[in-house]
Amino acid sequence: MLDPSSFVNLLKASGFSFFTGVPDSLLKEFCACVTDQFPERQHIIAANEGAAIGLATGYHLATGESGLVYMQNSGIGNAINPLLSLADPDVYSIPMLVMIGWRGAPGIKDEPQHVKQGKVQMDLMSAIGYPHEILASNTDEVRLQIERLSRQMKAASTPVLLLVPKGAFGKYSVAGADTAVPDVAETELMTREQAVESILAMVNEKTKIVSTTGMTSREIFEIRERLNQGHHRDFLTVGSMGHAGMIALGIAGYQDSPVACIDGDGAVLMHMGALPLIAQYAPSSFLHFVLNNGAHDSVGGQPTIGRQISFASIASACGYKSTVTVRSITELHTAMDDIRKKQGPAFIEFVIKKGAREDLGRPTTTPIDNKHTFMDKIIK
Ligand SMILES: Cc1ncc(C[n+]2csc(CCOP(=O)(O)OP(=O)(O)O)c2C)c(N)n1
Repeated sequence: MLDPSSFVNLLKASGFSFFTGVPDSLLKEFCACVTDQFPERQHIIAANEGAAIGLATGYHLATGESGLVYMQNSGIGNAINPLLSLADPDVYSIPMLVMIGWRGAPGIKDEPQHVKQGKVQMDLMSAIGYPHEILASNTDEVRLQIERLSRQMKAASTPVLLLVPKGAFGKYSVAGADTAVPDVAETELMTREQAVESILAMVNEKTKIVSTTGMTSREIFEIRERLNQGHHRDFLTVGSMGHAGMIALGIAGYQDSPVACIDGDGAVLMHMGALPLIAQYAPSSFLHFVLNNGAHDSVGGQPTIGRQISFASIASACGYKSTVTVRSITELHTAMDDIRKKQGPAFIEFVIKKGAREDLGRPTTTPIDNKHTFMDKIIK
């Protein structure tokens, strides 16, 4: 296992001092190290992976230096357009090092949403044609890899790719992190699981639920199991971060039950263009909940800018007929009573705290089972 600090030192030695990307659980320790060792202006957590390629491009245009972009391989889809139509040597030829967490690597058990992406990862990189390497496991080899990739990156003024296998990095401990006293107002907030359970209990029981990727969907699955409620109302979006709102809108337009989307702040930020479309096209019964913990909690808790902005105000400006921010179950009750009397679509920002149960499981059924169970109740 590589020590994250030694790895970051090797990057520094090759001249990398600007970092941007979207967090991934495989890169958690690397991200913690970069956050700890660089000031904010040198490390920007981007809304999506394509945006990170854009930022690294701007950084190069302003400084002549090369940035480092990190992402989970799920994010390749978001990045591929600006890679091929902006940074590519056939277009503006922008040098950058792109570090990719390799979920779903062949031979390593992973969740269904990662299997296909993991399997085609090497072929994709070969098809793109940029120099690429799989991160080695010892520091001396890694030093040579970074030097080699940097040389190729500079010589051809091209993006280069570094694929990071699972378990590549050892733990990074931020000094003083364990002794930090949490903010009292923060500790009083609900957990995501409590918020989700109260939402499920409060919406009309015919409501179809579309939930976002990560722990939200895992928690919904476990709540339904525990309460013996079946899974026929829930579409648990296991991958496709940021698209739950559009899936929910598609469902809402073509069947009669009310629809609620349970989203995350990171996911909404990733594809915020969904908001005006939902506001414009969703039926009045549509409910859009955003669980705002100010973090990418499902992949290690790295911050989003969710707590520095007002999602409810943005939703209101996008045209949702009714918008509200709540911080407790009592406020949620009052808001839901109010929403029932008003025109929708409605947008409910639920400010919650970070964290999940240690023993949180994963759906025991497959995505295909989930799809059939969900559709069977709609299409007779
Ligand atoms: C395109 C893409 N990029 C990155 C990821 C990795 N990922 C999975 S869940 C998640 C965090 C989601 O954050 P948020 O929506 O705020 O929900 P939370 O985990 O905080 O409940 C990330 C970055 C992904 N699945 N897909």
